[in-house]
Amino acid sequence: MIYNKEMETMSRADMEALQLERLKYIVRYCYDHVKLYHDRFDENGISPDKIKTLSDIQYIPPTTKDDMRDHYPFGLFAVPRKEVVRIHASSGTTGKPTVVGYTKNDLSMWSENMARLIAAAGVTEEDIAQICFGYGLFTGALGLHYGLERLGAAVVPSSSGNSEKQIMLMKDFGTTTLIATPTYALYLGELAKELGYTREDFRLRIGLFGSEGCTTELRAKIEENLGLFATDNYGMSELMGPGVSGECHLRCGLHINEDHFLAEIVDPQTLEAKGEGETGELVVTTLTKECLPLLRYRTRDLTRIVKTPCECGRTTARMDKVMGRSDDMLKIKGVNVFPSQIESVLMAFKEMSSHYMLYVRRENFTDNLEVQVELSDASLVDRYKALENLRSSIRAKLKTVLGIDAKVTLVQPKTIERFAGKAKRVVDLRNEKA
Ligand code: DLL
Repeated sequence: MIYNKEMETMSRADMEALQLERLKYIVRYCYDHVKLYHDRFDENGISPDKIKTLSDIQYIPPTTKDDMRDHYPFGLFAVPRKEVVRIHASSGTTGKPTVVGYTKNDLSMWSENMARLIAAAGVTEEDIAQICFGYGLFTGALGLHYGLERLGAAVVPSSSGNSEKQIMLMKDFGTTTLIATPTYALYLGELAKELGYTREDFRLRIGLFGSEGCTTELRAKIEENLGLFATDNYGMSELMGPGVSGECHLRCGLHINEDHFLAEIVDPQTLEAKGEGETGELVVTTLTKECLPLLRYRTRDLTRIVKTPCECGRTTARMDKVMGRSDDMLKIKGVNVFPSQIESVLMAFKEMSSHYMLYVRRENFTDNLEVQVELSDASLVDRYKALENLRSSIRAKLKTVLGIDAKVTLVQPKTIERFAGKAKRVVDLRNEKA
């Protein structure tokens, strides 16, 4: 079902005309209401009137996470305090979080955007949706919550953690839609099996996954374990939260809610615009947000965009699954390595579970990568020869795919940490003193 036919199926020409009209408005709005933009435009000799076409956006300097941090907590808000009705913050690993505010209109727009993507995945008002994202400052849970309610589905706000109870509720309530990070969905599937349940005990049919990357291979495993069909959903707190883009049931790219988000792909080093279909960093301008409008926000996420219509009937541009963050990319012995490449290799070995950790160290001035991966089958633990063969096959495959030699360590089943939210699988120890 297409939730908003007018916006999701309009011609490219009409969409671009709408985007241009909204871009002109939001640039002026930012200049008039946010000191950072006012000062930055003046310093660079740019007037809001300079925007005459969509490509004129290139004259606007990008906004970065540092800008958010420098104006912590509310310095980039464009509305008086009385108009702010919700505040979220990102789960920053270091320093202060980045803070996001919403007006009533912002919340309504967020629910609309979410409802579109939820419907695109195939969820209807008949569904019972269990939200296993952590409720709190994180935008995932409340974003999906209001979007599902807007669509008319029944929401079970079970939050993350307390996994045995999650599984009990899933069974007893006949949950049909699971909302979680892929990592947590993987864990719930494993735990259900351990507790003696089979797929037939559940009525799951759709998974709305997101907030972190997940290879197609890993997704297939999760789908198989839980007996559902999952779509990928992308967003970030600064831009709103989830709801920026998501896959439809055909899963050929994530449809961007383009009437609210103007997406560009640029070279992360030079910031030069990339052509359609070329990979680069996603830069997003919010076209309608009132409380925290952002011009050319650098997401650091790497992807590409195509604008051909999708067979589902939607005409909105589609972005690829995020291949990684430019700041997550590991440079090992000068070679660029994405954790997702390693995940794809590991998933092809049926003897291995889907849990792994990557450790990067610097020893004798050389970078070393250790891939720690868990066996799925405990009976292998006592078979030295089989283990050695497996280890060297994984190592050879990694060498072909990555172009570097990695140390492969096989560990016993159930020894690698499980995560209830986003997984933290990369530990870069190169900057720490030995
Ligand atoms: O993760 C918002 C969200 C919640 C999206 C629930 C989807 C579902 P943040 O915590 O601010 O916001 O993290 C944003 O997470 O820049 C990406 O690097 C990563 N990310 C989000 N969705 C995906 C995805 C939420 N589908 C950061 N695939 C982003 C890959 C994703 N990475």
